[in-house]
Amino acid sequence: MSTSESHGNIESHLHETRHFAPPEEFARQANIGSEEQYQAMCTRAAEDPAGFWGEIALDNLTWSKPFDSAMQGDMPDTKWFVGGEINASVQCLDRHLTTWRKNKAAIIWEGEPGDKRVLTYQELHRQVCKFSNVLKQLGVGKGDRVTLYMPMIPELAIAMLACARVGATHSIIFGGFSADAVAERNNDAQAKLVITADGGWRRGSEILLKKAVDESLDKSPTIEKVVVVKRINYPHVKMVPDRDYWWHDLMEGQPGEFEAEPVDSEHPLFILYTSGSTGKPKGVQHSTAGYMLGAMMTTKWTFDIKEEDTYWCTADIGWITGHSYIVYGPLANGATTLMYEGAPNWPDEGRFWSIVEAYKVNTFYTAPTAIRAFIKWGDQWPKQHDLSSLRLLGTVGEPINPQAWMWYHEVIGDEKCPIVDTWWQTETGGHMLAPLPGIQTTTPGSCTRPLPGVVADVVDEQGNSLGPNEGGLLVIKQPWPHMLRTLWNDHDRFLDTYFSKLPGMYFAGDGARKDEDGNFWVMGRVDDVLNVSGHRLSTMEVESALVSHDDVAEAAVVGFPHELKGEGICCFVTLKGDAAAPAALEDELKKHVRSQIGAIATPDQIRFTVAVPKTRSGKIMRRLLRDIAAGRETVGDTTTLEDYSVLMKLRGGEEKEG
Ligand code: 6R9
Repeated sequence: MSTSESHGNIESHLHETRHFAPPEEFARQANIGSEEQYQAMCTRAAEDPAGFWGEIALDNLTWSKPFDSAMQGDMPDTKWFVGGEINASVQCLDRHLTTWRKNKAAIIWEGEPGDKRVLTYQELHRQVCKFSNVLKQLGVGKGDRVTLYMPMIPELAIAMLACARVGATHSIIFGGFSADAVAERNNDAQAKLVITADGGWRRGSEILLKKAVDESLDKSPTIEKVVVVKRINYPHVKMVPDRDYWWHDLMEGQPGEFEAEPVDSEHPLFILYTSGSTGKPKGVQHSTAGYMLGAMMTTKWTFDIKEEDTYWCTADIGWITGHSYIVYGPLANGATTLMYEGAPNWPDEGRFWSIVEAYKVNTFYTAPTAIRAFIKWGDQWPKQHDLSSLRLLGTVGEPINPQAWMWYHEVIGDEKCPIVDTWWQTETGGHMLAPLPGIQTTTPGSCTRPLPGVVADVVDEQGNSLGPNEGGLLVIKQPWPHMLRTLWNDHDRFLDTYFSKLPGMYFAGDGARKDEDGNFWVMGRVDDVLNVSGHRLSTMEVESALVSHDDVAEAAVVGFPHELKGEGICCFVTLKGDAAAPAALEDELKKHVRSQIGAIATPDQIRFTVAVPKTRSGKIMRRLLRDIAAGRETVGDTTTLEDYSVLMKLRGGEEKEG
């Protein structure tokens, strides 16, 4: 994030007026059921954060040793639940075993080829204990780091919880990353062990993970051993004696009990690398107690989680969303979490909906990028399935265009499911701004209000609060238990990235505005803001205007150098279906944006494309499009790009990946 540029106020021109109150039936049964209760929680948290969170921590976490003080120190170096000892795997497993949940499904898993597994809490506990014994045998314990580079299979969750159980810190690397990315993260974390698989399935092809690990090991001097899960029966796995071990061999005969190692509240549960636009990836470090509390409470509040729910978050566990909302949050609540290995369009574009129907999924949590893909693929896919089990829908990852929100509401939610648009980050550990689905009237495109205990605001460059509908910088003004503690081995970068711009506040890097009702509208990364003739416009608003046109599936908007305006507006547009763009559409879209937002936002260029470049977690990479729009060479890191061929197609030529 560049701190040198000026990020003045951002203008907002797009106003959404559709409102949706929670259905009465939903409101009646909600975990947080009244506005008064929400207000009381917010007031208490603002006046006495230590008291507010301390009570919740005593009520909801199982402590090996109770903490002496709930909170110590101010932002940025706040410590939570000081003196306490706890183990994250106990929160997710052991404490459910003494209740009727012992034989409840903890994880319902489906592989891409259609294989299925259900792990009850008892069975998951047994597997985690067995693997904890394996870790101990391999010499891994408190103070060690372990790299997990695995497909979306139950062994990934087992490995995470076993690391937590023995007190080791896990660092999960998304299975789509290259050998070099693995080596870079191994080295930064000084990891000792890698857990991987022979491979995983993606759209019917095999992704060879162990092969990539082998390549990474030449450059990863700290790695001593590798554990390999057999997932795809790949016949040519190279196993190096005394270094590489099969998971199933190691697990054989291990005892199904392992006494969890209590760790200090602030002990690093995990590191998760997140890439900035420049420089090496940042190792976001999360604590044990504070993180677990955040993951647990936000799951309870935002997803209104219930015992009998089948809850499905479609993210990959390699991202923070999977950490908090496939594994730690749902399991800490004793919920049933569904885990799916593969792609949404394999063997066909109805795969997700057939899973919803088969398992009677109640809560479904996905990303705007996926929703835009569903729209592009057509309503016929969801319409072929019975989706009536759904009671709540969620979205995360990017601002959601109101058009996509409405489609989600109508076609997937049958107009009866509240939608929770959850704004948060790898760094925040859990949801920060999100509707409480039982009380909050929602508006398409707004992530509504701060959750209890979150003090958020929109401020100008000097840190002054802005008035209604004035766009500015999104900040958090009070520490929260699940915030990142540091960047691994780089506390200076931590201070510089999040706390130097506005002293005493956490700067998220996003632009936002608050409307007259106090609802937040996230306008995208401040680094992406357009500056047209001195007007600072949000990319999200221009994109939403484009997407509101019937023919448009997705749009990515960037600025490019313009002699008169400073910056011109260049729009990359993909259309619904496969038809080529009619000649008149370019002009029509320009007029459409003009009528939706105003003359200032009239696009200078519309470029039709088959796809826009995205990160592997589905976020549009406007940085690369800026280079293309300006006719520049691509500079900076492209290793997080999901599909490199998209960039090549946009450029109309060859380019070396890297
Ligand atoms: C959880 C996750 C964080 C960035 C964040 C923002 C964008 C996420 C959003 C959203 C608008 C939402 N973002 N959720 N923007 N509305 N509901 O995505 O973490 O990968 O670290 O990304 O994603 O720009 O700053 P992470």
